[in-house]
Amino acid sequence: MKTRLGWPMATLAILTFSIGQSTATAGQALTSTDAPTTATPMSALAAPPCGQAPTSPVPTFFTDEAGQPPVAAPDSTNHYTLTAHMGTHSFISGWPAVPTLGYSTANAKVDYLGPTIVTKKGTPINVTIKNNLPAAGNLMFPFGGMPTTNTTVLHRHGGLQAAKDDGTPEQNVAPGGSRTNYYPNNQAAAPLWYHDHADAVTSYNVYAGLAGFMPNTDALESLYRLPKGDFAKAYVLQDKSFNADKTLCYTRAPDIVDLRAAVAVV
Ligand SMILES: [Cu+2]
Repeated sequence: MKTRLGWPMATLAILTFSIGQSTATAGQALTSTDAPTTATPMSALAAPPCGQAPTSPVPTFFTDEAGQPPVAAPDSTNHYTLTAHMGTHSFISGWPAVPTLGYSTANAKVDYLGPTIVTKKGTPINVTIKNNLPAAGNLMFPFGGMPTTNTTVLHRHGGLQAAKDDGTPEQNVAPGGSRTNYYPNNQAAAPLWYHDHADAVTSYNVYAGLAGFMPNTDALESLYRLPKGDFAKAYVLQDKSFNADKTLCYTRAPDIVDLRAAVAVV
């Protein structure tokens, strides 16, 4: 990825490192020694273009029950299609539905994030990523300076898969195109997830919603008496900033972690 480590913001570390950093793993907290010596001091940056705390509207927390993504159905035996597309989503009751990105499957249209694909050790699957984003050259969001290639890449995070199926940043799928990844699922149970990984645009594609769960199960998992059924939930935590009209704001600054957001969203 072209983004790099940059700012000691422990509260954002889980999210920002989950989105394509190669030198840190998800959940690690940054320390001041992680900041590159060439980073632009925060005080020297131009004023944020939109929505950054404290200017972002903040919702009343704990208003809505946290939702659950639907479980994806295969469109044929051991084959799923994830279609990436623009959609609209209201982040809290009373706020308008605003433009977002989502993945849909044969059984579920999802305008923000994506359906959960449950896999099983020893049962390989194929997942086709289909790009239904707007044609290249069309700006999806008014985020300053963003490329308008509108490409997408499907990457399974934490999965053991061949390089050609991994969803590396150069395995771009252009609007109107598709690509199929093979996942052997020859690994232990793990809470894997998938997300966009397109070169130069991963950060805001994921920010706008291109992420979902792909947990792998195995025969041993049930022996651990872990919560199941209604007691096993999938929660996505993302940080967001909003413009006054409640549309998503994405603050991008060179040489530091792309995002400094104001609101934690479940
Ligand atoms: Cu990842």
